Amino acid sequence: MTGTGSPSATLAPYGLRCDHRAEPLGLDAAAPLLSWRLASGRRGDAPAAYRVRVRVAGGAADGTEVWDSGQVADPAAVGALYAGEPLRPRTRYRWTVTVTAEDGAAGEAESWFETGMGAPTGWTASWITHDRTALDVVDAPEEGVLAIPDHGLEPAIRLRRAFETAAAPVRARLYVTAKGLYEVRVNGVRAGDAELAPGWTDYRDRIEYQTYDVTALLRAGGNVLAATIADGWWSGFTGFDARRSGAHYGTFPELLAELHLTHADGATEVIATGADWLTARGPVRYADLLMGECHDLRRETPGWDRPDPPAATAEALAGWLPAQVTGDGHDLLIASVAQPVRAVRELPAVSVTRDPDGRHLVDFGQNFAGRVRLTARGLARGDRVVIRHAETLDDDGRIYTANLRTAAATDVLVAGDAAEAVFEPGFTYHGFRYAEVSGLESLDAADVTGVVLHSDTPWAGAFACSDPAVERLHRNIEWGQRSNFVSVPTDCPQRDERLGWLADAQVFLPTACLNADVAAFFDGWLREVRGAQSADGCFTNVAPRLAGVADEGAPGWGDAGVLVPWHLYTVYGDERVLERNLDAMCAWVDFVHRHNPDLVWSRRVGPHYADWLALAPTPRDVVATAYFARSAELTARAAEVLGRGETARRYGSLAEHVRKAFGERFVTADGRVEGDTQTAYLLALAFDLLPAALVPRAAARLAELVEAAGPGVTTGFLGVGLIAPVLDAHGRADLAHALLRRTEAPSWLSPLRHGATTVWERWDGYTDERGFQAAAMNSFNHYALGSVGEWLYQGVAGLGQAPDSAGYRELLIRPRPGGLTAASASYESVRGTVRTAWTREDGAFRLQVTVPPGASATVVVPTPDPGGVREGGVPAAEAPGVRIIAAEPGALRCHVTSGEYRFTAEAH
Ligand code: RAM
Repeated sequence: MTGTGSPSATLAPYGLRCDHRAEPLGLDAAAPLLSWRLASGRRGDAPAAYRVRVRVAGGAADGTEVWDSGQVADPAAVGALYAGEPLRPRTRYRWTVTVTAEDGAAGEAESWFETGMGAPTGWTASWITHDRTALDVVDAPEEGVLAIPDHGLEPAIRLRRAFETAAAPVRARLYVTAKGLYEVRVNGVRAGDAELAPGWTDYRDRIEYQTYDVTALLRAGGNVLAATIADGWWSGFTGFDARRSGAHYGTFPELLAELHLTHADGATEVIATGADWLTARGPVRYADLLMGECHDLRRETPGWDRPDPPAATAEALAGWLPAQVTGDGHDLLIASVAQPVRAVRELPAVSVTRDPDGRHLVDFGQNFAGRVRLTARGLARGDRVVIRHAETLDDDGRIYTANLRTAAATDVLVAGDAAEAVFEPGFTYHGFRYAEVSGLESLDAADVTGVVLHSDTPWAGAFACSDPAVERLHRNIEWGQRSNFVSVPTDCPQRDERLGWLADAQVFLPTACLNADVAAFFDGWLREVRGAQSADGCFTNVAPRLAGVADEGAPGWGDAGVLVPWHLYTVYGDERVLERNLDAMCAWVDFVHRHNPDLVWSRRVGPHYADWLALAPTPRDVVATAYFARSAELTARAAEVLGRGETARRYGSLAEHVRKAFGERFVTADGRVEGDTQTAYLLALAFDLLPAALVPRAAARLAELVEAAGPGVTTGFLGVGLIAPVLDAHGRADLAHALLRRTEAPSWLSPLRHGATTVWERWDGYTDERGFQAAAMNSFNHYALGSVGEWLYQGVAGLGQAPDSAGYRELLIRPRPGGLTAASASYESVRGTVRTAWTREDGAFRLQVTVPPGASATVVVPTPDPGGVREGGVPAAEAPGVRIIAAEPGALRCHVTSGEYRFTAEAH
């Protein structure tokens, strides 16, 4: 990929994406979206037209053009849907985009994508596994091994296939997946860097495969393709009912892989999983996402994954069994659509101390999802090193694990003959800040590293401000996202739950989208949401769907199936997310409607979680009916975007009727909403459920309730993301700031007093008065309450999108300084970089704004003297690219084209 986001003399495309991923390898879409962002150093620079050309890269057809879009006059475009010759499987394509500015100057950038296996019929590999009945023959337990509590889990399986190839291939691609988790190695070197692959889907319906370029790992002569497979979500402990082994998906892991070699003369070879593979139980005695992982180095066979193993290993390999073929079905295989989970960064230990019992206590200084890599020294054969993980310490300074419930989150190393060993589990992850290490005489901080795992969604946002506590809150929100976007959006990373709860995801989505580019990530997850929908239209509470969790979607939970696609559309401007989801959205609204013909949603409410974990409960029917109206409304809008007028009218009119029913049933003539809670007003105002005349009264009552609470917040999950934006929208940004900066519980900042480095599940997860909340439900790493993050960007820093805009075409830059003296944000939008930065100093308010080419912005400069606002040193009215809209009380409102602007004004 060429190009950068830095300003250039002319319009420069950069950040090229194919279906929202940079240079994806193994893509199965027939018509992917080829998109780009724009940068320019010239104010007012705007694209007028683009041209996309796609050519085959490599192989006999190298250079053949398969698509030329021609010159397309579309100043709004940020991408083009591929519409050329049918894409061939396993083929790399190079593509260029040329963007021509209004003045004729053109900029060009290049990228590539590569297709995967294509139709399931292209596969020849069989699913294979280990013959479990052979345990006693090849795997007699060594003394002491079985004394390790294994939670009833079985060892991970190693699989191996040796093969010869006459010459080193010019191209080698590995297409691989597992029922369970896999790690594949080619001649002893790991293929790719995906963790916890193939990721979590409802394996009964879909199994994703990944593609790796392994060309550099193969050679002429003998080669070995080797893999380890473990239980993972497929057959391990998954969810919160402590069940495994067939309770959810399968009972034992299986592997499926094809290695495609292409030689210089064009000849191809395929090495596929089948009966000619050999298998054994390996040194990973068990590996489970919730329980942890145990490596017994006494069972290690060094070189098992290479063509030339040492004699002892060769002898052991001779006892391996032929793989058991379990089937050859390929129908469920699909290419993965999102960035994989990766080890994205490493955290050094901040300290290593001793707990009151003398165990080593490692503090990584940050709560996160991942695992420990540890160098153990001074080992004797059979020694055990045990690592336990916890988010926090108890009052005595020991790790606090009660809130993990049944998740053992314990990793074990059993020493072999070597006195020193590096231990890093590969098939588990934990949510933790602290690690307790026992079984080692000494432990240096340099010997332990925290390895951070999450879905590798490219980071897109940054926020800073003059209050370090608010900045820390922002970082905690980011860490909540990092810790919980692990293949699917989970509620928490530590206890026996880690489920794709729908409401958590929908309330946090606006914040998530500002922090990172989550387009591909949510595209994958929405497939699970749709897949879990019942035949009669009911969305679930969690996706992937999991037996044992109440299926029927609760209000605000099931509605995520509507709210998430809509929000993704507004952020990324990609209509396909609406196309893919519209039928499911309609079916959900129909489901609710069918069971509630009186338009008050009181029946078929699933487990009705209402405004979950609220301090002031909002009546259930109020919450439900508000969401019913919202889902009907957004379904109508989605249909309208797609040009489905009849559908838009139908759901638009339903929304209108539900709003009316809401008003009749729950709203008094003077604007009181039943329940009279913050969330009751937040839903009514945010979802536009009130007649215009009552809006100011409802907003005033909301403000009263906020003030009466401290000012403080009493909402649960469904109200929390709305409170700051709604107060702000109704002229009470001052109250939003008061909530934001409050430090006593309940508040966003109070956890900081207890050293929080992530957002907590509950407002009172730990308080001075009571200590820990009930251990049965007290996660310290839940992102839902972090939904205020959206307002940090949009309110505090003022970086936002205009209400009816999609894909950041029209921005709204409206900073709300409150009592702060500075704030800034940047965001890598689908159109290019958006930036705001303001300071208030010596009576002057200075605002810097960057608007990407192809976008324009309404800028609201807060000042008591709107007439005195200057831009670039001249009166704003005379500045190029600036058009004054209105001098408002306390602000100047103007419109700007793309480019960088520097406003100065008198400060409030
Ligand atoms: C909790 C989860 C999740 C929430 C549900 C209703 O157990 O942590 O956050 O959505 O319950």
